[in-house]
Amino acid sequence: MKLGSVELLRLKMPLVSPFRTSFGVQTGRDVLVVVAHTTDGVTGYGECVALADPVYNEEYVDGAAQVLARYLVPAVLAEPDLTAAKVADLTEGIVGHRMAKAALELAVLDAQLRTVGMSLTDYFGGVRERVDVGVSVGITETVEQLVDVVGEYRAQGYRRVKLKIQPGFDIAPVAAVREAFGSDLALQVDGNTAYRAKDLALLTELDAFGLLLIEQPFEHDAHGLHAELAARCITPICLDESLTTAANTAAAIRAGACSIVNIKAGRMGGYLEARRTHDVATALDTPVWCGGMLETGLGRAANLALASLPGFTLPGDISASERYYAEDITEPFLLVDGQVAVPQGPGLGVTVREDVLREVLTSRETVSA
Ligand code: OSB
Ligand code: MG
Repeated sequence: MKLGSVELLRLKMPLVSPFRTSFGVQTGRDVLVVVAHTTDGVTGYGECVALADPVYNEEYVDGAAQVLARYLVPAVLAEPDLTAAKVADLTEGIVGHRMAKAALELAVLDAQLRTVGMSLTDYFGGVRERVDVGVSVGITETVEQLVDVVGEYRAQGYRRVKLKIQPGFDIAPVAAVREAFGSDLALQVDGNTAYRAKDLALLTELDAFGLLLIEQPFEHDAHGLHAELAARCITPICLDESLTTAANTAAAIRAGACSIVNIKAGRMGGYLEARRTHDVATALDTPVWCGGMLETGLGRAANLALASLPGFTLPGDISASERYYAEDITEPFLLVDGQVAVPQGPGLGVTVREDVLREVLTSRETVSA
């Protein structure tokens, strides 16, 4: 396979409701989509999950677009016998920029699989046609509002709820949600690196609420602190921001810094590294689940394929399309009985709705060989 050109699209996608985390509030996404055109006329899509600003990790969408146009896309355009498995090697000389690399690798993989008529789930070795999903609930103005929002999602059938927490919005909201919905509700929390060493004792108070896990309370390189909290808590510690490769995931597990792994392909430089991360975590008897970055239907389709692998034993942040967008750029994903179906068609298995795309498109840049 050879690419003739790659387009970089930018889309303005308003969220149905603002999403507040410890690092800020998102009211919409500035989405970068990589479109790979093969010389045989096949098209592949890859969504970049970088946020508008470098507040979740060091990447941001303008930077991702620039590194793609200037370095990453030219490196793969030059390859006469391109496969997705070669993208990491071809772009190895560029340090970091994992979300940008992941988007390019996914576009190449989609084109490769559409060429041979294979689905992403079959390529990965997926074992389920539907996956259990949860919902990530942002920080609200009041605890009453939070209980209302959780109640709505629960009524829709989500199999677990993740609450975003930050210092000053943690014990009381978790207690209120547990009180309102009882011990049946599968509940977990995500601190997005907002806590510091002085908060260790406070975080151990979360043990009172029977949570599935505590996600990334401390900074990304704070393995020692995560290990200390893990030793002092019954609740499992899960890492997100810290884990950027299969190798550092294995090291974090061995160091006792986490006993559950959040896998996000963007954060790990691509779906192939994400798959390897699943494999090493599973070999270390560590459950994994699929995180989310408020993806459109393109990234959501890929996440569902990934989550069809056997080690994904906890519900993912792969909610129905309507939880994020009034109109998605692909056919919408629906919540049925707390699950979402894994696409079975070639590649990502979804179709871009050109009419919706036209409405949200803000710019288009073409990089040619
Ligand atoms: O920490 O998991 C996170 C969204 C943006 C950045 C970081 C995170 C999130 C989410 C969203 O929690 C989950 C979803 O896509 O539903
Ligand atoms: Mg997280």
